[in-house]
Amino acid sequence: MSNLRSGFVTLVGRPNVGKSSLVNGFFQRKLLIVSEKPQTTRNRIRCIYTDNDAQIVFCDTPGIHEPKHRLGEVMLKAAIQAVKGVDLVLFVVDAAKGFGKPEMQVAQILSAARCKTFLVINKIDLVEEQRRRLILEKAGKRCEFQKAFFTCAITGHGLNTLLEEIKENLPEGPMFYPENMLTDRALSFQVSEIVREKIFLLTQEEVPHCTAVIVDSIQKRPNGTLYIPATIYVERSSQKGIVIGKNGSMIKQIGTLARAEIEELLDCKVYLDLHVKVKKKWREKDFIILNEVGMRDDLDT
Ligand SMILES: Nc1nc2c(ncn2[C@@H]2O[C@H](COP(=O)(O)OP(=O)(O)OP(=O)(O)O)[C@@H](O)[C@H]2O)c(=O)[nH]1
Ligand SMILES: [Mg+2]
Repeated sequence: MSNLRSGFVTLVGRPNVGKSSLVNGFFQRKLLIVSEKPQTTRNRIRCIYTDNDAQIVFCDTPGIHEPKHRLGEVMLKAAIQAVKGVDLVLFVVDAAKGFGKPEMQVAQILSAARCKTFLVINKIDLVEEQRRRLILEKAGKRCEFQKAFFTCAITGHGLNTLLEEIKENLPEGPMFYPENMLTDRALSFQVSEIVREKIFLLTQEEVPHCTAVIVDSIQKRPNGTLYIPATIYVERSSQKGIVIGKNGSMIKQIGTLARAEIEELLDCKVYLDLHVKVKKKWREKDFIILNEVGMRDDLDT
């Protein structure tokens, strides 16, 4: 135990490159929500990986993008904050998209924060070997990194090697969290994320991005089941119509998919009571943003 290694490792990159998928891959289980649509992650979320020789506190972040509203600004700020003072940054690049303008923006942020960086070229299953090498070459000219890795978060290819290298680059030190703790976020937040993921999966265009989910409470019933009322906020009444669907078909589908996953997470029968409310321009309003992204503390710093 004396030479346990421990430290903080932040994942950054443009939206949709597979940051959250990589964290899930390291844990070989789903801790973070993932979707094929960009800007899925809205928070800085810590996931704590503990084994016999190390404790790695992975910090997932929202994809770096040009903010178009207050929520976007808060997301960008969360990502920038999350690279400060950490032991290592994983700069994740999508092999299919390559090293473009958004990566230059990330590189600038990392250079300003003087981060020790590993370049992670993910989604290598989507491209030929030659393209991977070209991305690496281009990245090498445009930013500084200690090492580069090729990964596929879906199959787990390259993740063990990366995990071992991360450990070797962490200082010796104590555990920061209890060894059985997996995330620093409250259960109510995890539940709201699962609901949000189903909305990302089932709705299109601007609807998922205009949606926030707040779990109002988690109540234990006398029969041992859990009653979880939650509110889905949208920005317009037309979006409310879409989220509810014809004769309530959409909200039912969201609820069914979310409930199955929440029951697995909580290992308990759950009654998920979803309501949809319109809150005009909530993405400009701090109250909902702060509740939804659960980062009041971050904003104060
Ligand atoms: N083919 C392939 N798809 C991947 C890989 N890694 C992730 N994906 C897919 O890419 C999409 C985005 O993955 P996420 O993990 O949500 O990406 P992210 O970087 O966290 O995105 P934001 O939270 O929006 O910043 C999902 O559809 C994933 O299934 C990979 O290695 N190969
Ligand atoms: Mg994500």
